[in-house]
Amino acid sequence: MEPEVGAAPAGPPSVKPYRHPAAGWGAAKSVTKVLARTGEWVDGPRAILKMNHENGGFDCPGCAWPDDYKGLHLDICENGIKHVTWEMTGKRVTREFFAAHTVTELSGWSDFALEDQGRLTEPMVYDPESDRYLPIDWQRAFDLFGEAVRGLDDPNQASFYTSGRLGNEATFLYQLMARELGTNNLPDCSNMCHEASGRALQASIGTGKGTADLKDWESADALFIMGVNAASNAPRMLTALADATRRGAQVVHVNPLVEAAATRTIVPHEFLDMALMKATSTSTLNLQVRIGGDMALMRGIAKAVLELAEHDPKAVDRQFVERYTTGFEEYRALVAATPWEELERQSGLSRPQLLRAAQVYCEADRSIFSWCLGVTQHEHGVDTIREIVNVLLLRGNLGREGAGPSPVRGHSNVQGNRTCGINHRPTAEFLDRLAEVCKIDPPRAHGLDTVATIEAMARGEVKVFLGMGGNFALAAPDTVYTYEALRNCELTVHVSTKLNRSHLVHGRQALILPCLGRTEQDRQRGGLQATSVEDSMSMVHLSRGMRKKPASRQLLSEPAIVAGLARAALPDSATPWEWYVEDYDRIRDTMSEVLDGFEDFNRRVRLPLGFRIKQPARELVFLTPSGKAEFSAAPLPDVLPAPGTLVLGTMRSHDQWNTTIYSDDDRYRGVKNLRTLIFMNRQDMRERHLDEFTPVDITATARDGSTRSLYGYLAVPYDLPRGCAAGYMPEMNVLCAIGDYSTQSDQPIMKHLNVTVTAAAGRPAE
Ligand SMILES: Nc1nc2c(c(=O)[nH]1)N[C@H]1C(S)=C(S)[C@@H](COP(=O)(O)OP(=O)(O)OC[C@H]3O[C@@H](n4cnc5c(=O)[nH]c(N)nc54)[C@H](O)[C@@H]3O)O[C@H]1N2
Ligand SMILES: Nc1nc2c(c(=O)[nH]1)N[C@H]1C(S)=C(S)[C@@H](COP(=O)(O)OP(=O)(O)OC[C@H]3O[C@@H](n4cnc5c(=O)[nH]c(N)nc54)[C@H](O)[C@@H]3O)O[C@H]1N2
Ligand SMILES: [Mo]
Repeated sequence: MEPEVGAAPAGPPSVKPYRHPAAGWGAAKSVTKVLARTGEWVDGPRAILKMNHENGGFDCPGCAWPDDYKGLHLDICENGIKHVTWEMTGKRVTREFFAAHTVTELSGWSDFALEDQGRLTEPMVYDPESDRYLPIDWQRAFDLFGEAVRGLDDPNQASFYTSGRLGNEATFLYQLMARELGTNNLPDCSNMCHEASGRALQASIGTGKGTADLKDWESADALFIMGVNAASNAPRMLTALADATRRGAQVVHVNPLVEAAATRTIVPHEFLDMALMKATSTSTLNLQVRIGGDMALMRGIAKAVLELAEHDPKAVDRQFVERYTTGFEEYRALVAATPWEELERQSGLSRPQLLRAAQVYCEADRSIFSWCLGVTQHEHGVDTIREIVNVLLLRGNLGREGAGPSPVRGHSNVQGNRTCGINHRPTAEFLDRLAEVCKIDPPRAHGLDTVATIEAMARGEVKVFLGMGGNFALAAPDTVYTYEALRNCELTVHVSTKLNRSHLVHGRQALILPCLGRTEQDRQRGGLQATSVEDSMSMVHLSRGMRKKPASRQLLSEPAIVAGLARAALPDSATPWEWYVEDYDRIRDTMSEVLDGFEDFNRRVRLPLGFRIKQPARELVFLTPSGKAEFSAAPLPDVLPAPGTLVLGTMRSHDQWNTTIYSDDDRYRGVKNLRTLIFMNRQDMRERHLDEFTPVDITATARDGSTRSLYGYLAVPYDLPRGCAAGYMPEMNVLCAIGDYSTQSDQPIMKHLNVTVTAAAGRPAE
C-alpha cells in the first residue's frame, strides 16, 4: 500500500488558465488569507518588516535568493510571508496531543494536518508499548542518543542528514560532531537538489558555486532562466526580471511549461504599480524544451555561435578562449559533428527557435545563465550544466560584470551548509585544516549521501539516523522503500519545528527534538545570539530572530541541541561544546580558522550587508587541474520517451514548501483543490482516450525493470511538449526508484521518470 500523503482538498477540483500577472493582487489576497489563518495580525506583519533587512533582521527562510543589496525597499514576497507565518503559528503540539493520538492513528492523517497542528513544544520519545510519543527531558534524550551511538560497532553505522535551513554555526558544530565521531556520513538535501551544479561548476571552472551576483543580474543584457518556477519558488527573482525587461534586456525562459514568471508581474514592493495594476513583462522569449532537452538546446546555441564565427570574428571571444580555457578544439569538433536534426529532436525545439536563442545570445554583450531543478534532477544534469558553461565560455561570459553562471539554490542556507562542511566527500585540504584547528582526527574515507544512506539503512548497515531539520521520509525518493529503510533503524532522531511524516516513520527507538525557528530570539549565556547564512550568490550575513517569546520555553537552539548530542555521544571530547554555545562568536572564530574565505568572520559578518565569499573563477582564477576553465565534450544524451511512454517530471505547486503543503491549490497554474493530478499534453491525452479529470493509473518503470504505480490520479490537459508530463512532489516520490539516480551526480532523477498512463483500472488486490 502507498503511504497516505498530501493535503486534504477543501472542495471540488477545478483547473482554469491563470490570466493575471504574477505577484500583484493575487499574492496580496493570498497573504491576507494566510495571516487570517495563523491569527498573526500583529506579529506577522511585524516579522515581515524585519525580514531580509540589513542590520537586525532575520533571513527569510523561504528561499536562497539574495537580499536586495540596496536595502531600499521591502524585499519580500508572498511565499516568504507564508513560510514565516507558518512557523509563527499560535498552535502548539503538546504532550496532551501526543497522549491523545497513537502513532498509528497519526499515520493516517494528511501531511497538511500533521504540520497544521502547530509548533512542537518539548522533546518526545517513542514508547512502543502504547504506540505513543511520551515526554522526555533534554538530558535523557541526549543520553539516549549518546548510548545508541556509543553502542555502534563503527561510527559509519550512523548517518547525519541536514536540511538546508540550518544556520552556519550549527552546521559547523554538526559536521564537527560527525567527524569527531569518525564518519563522513553527512547526507543533505542538496544531494537531491544542486549536487549536479556543484560538481559541474567545480569541474568546469574550479568552484562549486555560481559567479554572478545581484549587481551582475542588473547589468546583464540577456538572462537565460532555465528550469525554475521562479514566481513560486524564488519570487523575488521577479523583481530582477521586471527590471531587466524595463531596461531593454532580453529574458529567455527555458521550460517545458510556460510558468507564471515567463509572462508578466506586478512587482510586489512597488506599491504604485500595485495600485495602478501595472504589470511589467518578465519575458522576451519562451522556449518550451522537452523534459531533459536543455543540453541539446545549449549545444544548438553553441553550434549557431560557431557557424556565425566563420564569417563574424566577433561571435566567439577568441582572446578569452585562448587565454583562459582548454578543450575548445575538441568541443568545436564535437558540436560540428552534431547534426541540427538531432538537436531539434532532442531539444524539442525547431531550428528557427534554436537560431533565435543563439541570436539573442550573440547580440548580448553580457549574458547570465541561471538554472534550478529542471536542469539538475536528470541523469545528465552535470553534462548539461557543463554545456551551459561551454556556451558561456565561447563568448567570454565569465569573470566580468553582468555575466556568468548563476544557479538558483533552494533552501535558504543550503549553500552555506556545504561551505561550512556538510559534504560526504570532503576535500583533503578541508579535513587537514579541521584536524589542525579542532584537534580531531577526521576520517578520510568518503561518507554516504542521501540515496546511499537509505540503501545502507535498508541493509541494516546504518542503524542510527539523525535528521537535522527537513522531512527525510517524504523528501527522499522511493517512498515505500525509504519508509522500510527508516523503520529498519535502531534509532531515528529528528530535530524539527513542526510535526511531520518523518516522526511517524521511525526506528525501533525514536526521538523528536523541537528547536527554535529563525523568527525567534536565541538567548544564550553570552546574551542574544545571531546566526549566519549564505545565499545563492555567496553573500554571508547575520540573521537575528525577533520574537521574544519562543513557541515554548522548552525549545533549544540548533547549536545547543548539536552540542548536547555531541557531548552525550563523545563524553571525553576535548571540543568545548558547551563553551561554544554560550556565545556563537566563539564558533565563528574557529570557523574563520578552518574555512576558506571566512577570515575575520566576526567583524565582516557584522557589516551592514555582510560579506561575499570570494569566488576565484570570478577573478579568472581557475582551480581546475589545468588551471584554466575547461570545455567539456560530453555526448548528447537520448532523452526521447520510448514509444507509448511519457517522461514525467515532479515539481512543486505554488502553495507548498517542499514537503509542507499549505493547500491543494496551485494558483499560477490555475489549479484548485487538486494535487493528485498529472499534467499532460492534449494530444497525448487524446491518444489514450483521456478527457480532463479522467482518473488514470501511472506506472513508472525503473532502470532495473521494476515498476511502481500511483492509482486514480486525474489527467489535466496542459500546454507542455508532446511526450512530457508533470505532477507534484512529494506524492510522486512513490514512483521514483531508489536505484534511479544520476551516475554523474548521484542525484535521484526526479525530473525524468519513465511512465505509462492508462485510464484507471484501480489498485490491484494485494
Ligand atoms: N514557495 C516555495 N519556494 C521554494 C520551495 C518550495 O517548495 N516552495 N523549494 C525550495 C527548494 S529546496 C528548491 S531546490 C527550489 C526549487 O525550485 P524549482 O527548481 O523551481 O522547483 P520545481 O517546482 O521542482 O520546478 C522545476 C521547474 O523546472 C521545470 N522543468 C521540469 N523539467 C524540466 C526540464 O527538463 N528542463 C527545463 N528547462 N525545465 C524543466 C518545471 O516545469 C518547473 O518549472 O525552490 C526553493 N523555493
Ligand atoms: N520527487 C521529488 N522529490 C524531491 C524534490 C523534487 O523536486 N521532486 N526536491 C528535493 C529537494 S530540492 C529538496 S531540498 C528536498 C527537501 O527536503 P527537506 O529539506 O528534508 O524537507 P522540507 O520539506 O524542506 O522540511 C520540512 C520540515 O522542516 C522542519 N523545519 C522547518 N523549519 C525548521 C528549522 O528552522 N529548523 C529545523 N531543525 N527544522 C525545521 C519542519 O519540521 C518541517 O516539517 O526534497 C527533495 N525531494
Ligand atoms: Mo532543494
